[in-house]
Amino acid sequence: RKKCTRSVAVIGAPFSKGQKCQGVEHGPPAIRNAGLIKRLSSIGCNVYDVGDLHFAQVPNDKLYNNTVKYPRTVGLACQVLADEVSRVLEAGHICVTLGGDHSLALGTISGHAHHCSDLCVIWVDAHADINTPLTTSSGNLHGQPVSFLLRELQDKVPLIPGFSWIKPCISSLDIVYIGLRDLDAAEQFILKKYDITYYSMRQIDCIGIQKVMERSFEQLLGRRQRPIHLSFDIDAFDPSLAAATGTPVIGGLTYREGIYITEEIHNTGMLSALDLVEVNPNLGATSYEVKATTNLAVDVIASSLGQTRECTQTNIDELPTPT
Ligand code: 5AB
Ligand code: MN
Ligand code: MN
Ligand code: MN
Repeated sequence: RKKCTRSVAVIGAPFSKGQKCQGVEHGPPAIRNAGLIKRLSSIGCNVYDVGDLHFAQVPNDKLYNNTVKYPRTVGLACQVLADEVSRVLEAGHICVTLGGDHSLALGTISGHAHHCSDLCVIWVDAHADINTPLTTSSGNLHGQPVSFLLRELQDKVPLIPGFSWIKPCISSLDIVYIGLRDLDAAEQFILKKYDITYYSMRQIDCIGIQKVMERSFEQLLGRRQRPIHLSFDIDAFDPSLAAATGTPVIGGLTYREGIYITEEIHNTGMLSALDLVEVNPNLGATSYEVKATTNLAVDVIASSLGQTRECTQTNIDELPTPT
């Protein structure tokens, strides 16, 4: 088994105000209870468990523009998370953040960019999460984080309360999406207008996941090696594999496609930070479904950090010799 050569910090981010389903704040303990820390140790990672952050709810957090929900609470939580992410990266760890809903990627990517401005992003999701506060129809901030991060989009993004600390830190060529299959009209318009690369499920069907990864790395790493931020929404997987999530969409990644993505990212040697988000243990129909979803989350994280499908035990150097 390939060893995880660097130390890994794990941050629990039990945050749920970026969407409306109760329970996504229980993601971190559910993923821990599925054996994450032990698994990472068993593949040779040095694990530094930061524990769960505490997020305050800002009182009187009124809707922005009659639509956007909990802007101050989300903004503050992401600011706290950003500080923690840059702190552990500064200390030399790879940073794993357990969500929580996907609005927290605003915090993790901002914190990552604070530590190294040269990062690129691989966003694995059924959704593009690139609505602006003016295009969102749900008002949920977990459907909007990328809009605040993209430099080219800023003349379309209003300043909303709680977000003044955020600096857009990536350009449209610095991000690729994988697994998309449920875009809002405005999101599709943005992806096309700003020339953002996305490999939808249809594209994966056409060219296969191997070519998708090859082309992604050619775009992101072809000219120079740079740190990768992997933002992995568990709803990228087919709901038959990941039922315990708030916004499931039929027709998603197979287990093998999802794990191939993370294995290839590990093989670049450039993974610097990873978010595993949108696991909601309150939402599976049965405890079996919840267990399947949390086990899948552990596999995604472990294979991003060096777990392989070839051999699940620690390497040996010698065969026993008969005497
Ligand atoms: B997730 C939707 N586009 O804006 C919106 O799960 C869904 O983090 C967003 O990818 C899904 O509310 C957010 C309809
Ligand atoms: Mn998402
Ligand atoms: Mn999603
Ligand atoms: Mn979701």
